[in-house]
Amino acid sequence: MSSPPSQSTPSEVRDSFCRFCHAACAIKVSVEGGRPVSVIGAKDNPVYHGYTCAKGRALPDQHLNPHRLLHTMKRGADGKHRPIPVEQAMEEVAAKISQIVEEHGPRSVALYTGTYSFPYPASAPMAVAWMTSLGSPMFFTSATIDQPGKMIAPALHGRWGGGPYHFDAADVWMLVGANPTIAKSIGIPCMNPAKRLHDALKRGLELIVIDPRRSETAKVATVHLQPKPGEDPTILAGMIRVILTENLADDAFLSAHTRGFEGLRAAVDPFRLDYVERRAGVPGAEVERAARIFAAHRNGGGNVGTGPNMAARGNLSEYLTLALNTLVGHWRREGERVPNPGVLMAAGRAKAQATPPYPGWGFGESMRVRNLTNTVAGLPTAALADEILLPGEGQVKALFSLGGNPMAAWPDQHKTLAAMNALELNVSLDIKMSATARLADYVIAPRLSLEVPGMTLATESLTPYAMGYAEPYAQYSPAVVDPPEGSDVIEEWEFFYGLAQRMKLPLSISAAYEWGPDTERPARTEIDMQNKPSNDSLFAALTQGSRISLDEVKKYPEGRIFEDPPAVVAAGDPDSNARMELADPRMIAELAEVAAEPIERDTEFAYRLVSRRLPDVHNSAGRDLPQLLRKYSYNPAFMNPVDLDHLGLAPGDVVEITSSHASILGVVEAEEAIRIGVVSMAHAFGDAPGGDQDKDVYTFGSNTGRLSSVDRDFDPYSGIPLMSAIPVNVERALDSALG
Ligand SMILES: Nc1nc2c(c(=O)[nH]1)N[C@H]1C(S)=C(S)[C@@H](COP(=O)(O)OP(=O)(O)OC[C@H]3O[C@@H](n4cnc5c(=O)[nH]c(N)nc54)[C@H](O)[C@@H]3O)O[C@H]1N2
Ligand SMILES: Nc1nc2c(c(=O)[nH]1)N[C@H]1C(S)=C(S)[C@@H](COP(=O)(O)OP(=O)(O)OC[C@H]3O[C@@H](n4cnc5c(=O)[nH]c(N)nc54)[C@H](O)[C@@H]3O)O[C@H]1N2
Ligand code: SF4
Ligand SMILES: [Mo]
Repeated sequence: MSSPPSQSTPSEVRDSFCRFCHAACAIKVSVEGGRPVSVIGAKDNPVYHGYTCAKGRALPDQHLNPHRLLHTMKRGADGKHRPIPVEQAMEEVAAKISQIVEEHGPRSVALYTGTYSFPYPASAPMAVAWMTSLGSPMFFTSATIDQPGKMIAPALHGRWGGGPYHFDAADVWMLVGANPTIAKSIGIPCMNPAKRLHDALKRGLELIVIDPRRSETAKVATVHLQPKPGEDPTILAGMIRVILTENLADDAFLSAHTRGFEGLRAAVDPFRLDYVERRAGVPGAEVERAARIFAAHRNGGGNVGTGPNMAARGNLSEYLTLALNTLVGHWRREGERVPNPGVLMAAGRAKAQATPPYPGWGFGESMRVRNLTNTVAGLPTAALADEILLPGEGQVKALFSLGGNPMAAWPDQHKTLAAMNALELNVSLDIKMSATARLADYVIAPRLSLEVPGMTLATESLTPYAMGYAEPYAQYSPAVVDPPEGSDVIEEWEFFYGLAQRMKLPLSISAAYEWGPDTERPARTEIDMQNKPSNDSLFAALTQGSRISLDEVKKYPEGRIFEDPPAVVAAGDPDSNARMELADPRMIAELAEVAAEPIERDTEFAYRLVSRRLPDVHNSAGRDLPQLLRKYSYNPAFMNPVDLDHLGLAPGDVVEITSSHASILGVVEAEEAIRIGVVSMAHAFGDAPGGDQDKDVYTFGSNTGRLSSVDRDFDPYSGIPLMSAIPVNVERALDSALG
């Protein structure tokens, strides 16, 4: 265990970084009497320059929240949860798992890691090490219900060893269904992205945004295409067609490093501007303008966010965006600077050379439903509820949710509820009695971020996705406070270590992240199963082979840019004839299916419900902090005022939103920025079906995941179902529906 922080003097200020989201903002925490009392941004930090958002400033409230779990809870025969010592919980869970594995085999044990495994470097690696030692391959993450196309499309297209250009120096940028200004996620380095965007526009960046909502990011765009939801493949294919017919492609790059050009040209032929305009509902001339701007600068990039990944054909939207980048040569060339060669990760060896396509699925463990297999994005989480419900060899009987909330976040909430109720053992590691925790047999109460050491390795690992550090920056933070007095909390990794000790299972972990195709995998580290390791020794194992040693990073508790002799993209191997693929047959076939579809589909549904993020919450986290509920405690159903008028509704009215699968209640709110015919609503709100708070839409909101069906309109590889651009009808709710 880490050594506890020394007793603090009144109002001591300590350096740390926020872990409420993946942006890892550098903060100064004021500590009084051992308790965190306030958080401000670290003004002198060279990357964050003092930025924080309301969530970061609410960290003290989160730590001291009276609803925070300070003891492990066990559900009794009466269904009520009562505190038990965590050591006893580990004894009981270890014994129960041993029994389940004996009866049903190791595949009957599944692990799901969600959002809050990310901030704790050792938590997921230790949980996976335990699963591996147990012999279970059933390890799922939220990645396959997020942006699975982001991993699958590069497998079909291949990668460029020189890496993508960086936002901060780019001349053109495109964001397809991403809103980094609010989400601090895909598309712009997540350290104060609004300021980065402002600075970039000031120096002349041309920004293209494709979004059915004039989002905070779209508002400042050079071109904003505001289409019908779910029409991204059509628009992107239309843009490719413009680039090809106007000969705007980078021919030299294409002939040296790609194949499939003619196949792609034929496939996009049906996507003429007049067709794109009629189908996607955006002016053809604007699509043409966007394509010309995108092709006009070599130093640029395009990224896809959750919107298109959750609408139909997310892999295709990601693939066509990769193809667009490749066509116009948006890749770093030999001799160009690599702004971040890695700090806590191994030094990147960027090389001006293609990596050919590689298998994106069809390996590893197979699901027993829908012909799904393991993928480069991980096992299909949308199939996990079926794996729990479907009897037979391999049926999942025990589930561990690590920093995740299946009841709030998985698609098809009715099926998720049935699955939770079918489990023999349901264990949740959570800081509160979440919708999932309330159904769990054991809820393990963990330490919170300021009570544990941390390092920015995970944020650094996002660098290739245009959201990690644009500079070689890193920070290590010791624990800055002790857990509240009288609490019995442990770190998530200690729980899995404790199970392994009791079950006599050896554990080993390896450095957590790869940088590029050439990075060597460091050796695994065996964990001492007699003497519990320290966080620092685990962090050292996870950063083996890093460019800068963890010890060096620790010397600068306020965070630092670790400059390097300028790293540049090396020359490609002259013997290499590796090529990126512009015409993967599966993607070309999907594009042909798109072209063959009638323009008007699902005509019995008048609206399309799209996903979005709200500023003051992070998925289902933050909703229990009064400090963060400044505007809404629920998730409004935002609609264009024209639609509200048409339906005879006023802001605050309750509606019933019905998909082909289920219906939910929603409180409407007017937002002019939303395209007519679209309902924009955040996810992970609401209670479980039939839960105490299920009908209390004005306080808790409602769960949009309920509208999705995992066995209809799903991606054949990742299994992600329609979670955005969902056809729905909207009508005033009857009083009886409000319960
Ligand atoms: N319909 C629809 N569904 C979606 C999405 C959508 O846009 N629309 N988005 C999808 C996406 S992108 C994602 S990533 C998933 C998210 O899926 P999940 O990660 O499963 O969902 P979260 O709500 O983020 O769950 C986080 C849980 O961690 C708990 N927690 C908070 N802090 C800590 C901590 O410090 N330690 C521990 N152990 N637990 C903590 C919270 O209380 C919460 O219960 O949801 C997906 N589901
Ligand atoms: N404040 C806050 N920040 C968050 C989160 C949060 O809950 N709150 N969640 C975090 C998580 S888990 C993730 S994965 C990231 C996600 O980060 P982003 O992907 O940037 O997520 P959003 O902000 O929802 O932006 C998605 C945009 O897609 C648009 N959209 C919806 N459907 C379509 C479509 O069919 N086509 C197109 N072109 N656009 C569409 C929506 O209108 C929305 O503006 O954010 C992270 N950051
Ligand atoms: S942007 Fe993310 S990391 Fe930064 S203060 Fe807000 S929640 Fe914390
Ligand atoms: Mo996500």
